[in-house]
Amino acid sequence: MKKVITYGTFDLLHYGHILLLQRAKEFGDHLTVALSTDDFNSIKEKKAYFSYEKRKMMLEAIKYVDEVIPEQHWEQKQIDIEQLNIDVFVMGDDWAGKFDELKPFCQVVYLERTPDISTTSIKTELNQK
Ligand code: C2G
Repeated sequence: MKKVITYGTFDLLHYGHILLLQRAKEFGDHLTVALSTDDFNSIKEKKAYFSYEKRKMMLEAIKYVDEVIPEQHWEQKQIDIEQLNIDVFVMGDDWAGKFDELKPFCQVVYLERTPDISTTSIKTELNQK
């Protein structure tokens, strides 16, 4: 079984997230999402609208997602990759190059971000209505 992993907050789930998950899954047979906890979001200086539990439930409802685990700190990726026997690490290309230190442990793939959609833009546009 070829295992893929990706990391993120996935707040206000939108089609950019779904397209990332769909493409990530194409690299293997099993996709794990390491979902940023509310505490880790604070470290990332992000405030999610939905709690970890609600974001986790929504991700688990997506057919491309096989498993959701907590992302609690920046340094857990190598441990996750080794402990979960991950073959492919996938992120959107806003992170291009940022996780190349993982290359000795697995394939590292940066996928093009879906243009013109972001959680921030959704919040901004809703505030203007
Ligand atoms: N994404 C995308 N297209 C968009 C928006 C997001 O492809 N229009 C991708 C991002 O590149 C990322 C994933 O969807 O790979 C999740 O996005 P975020 O929740 O914003 O993730 P982020 O806060 O960048 O967390 O340790 C890594 C961090 O946890 C990444």
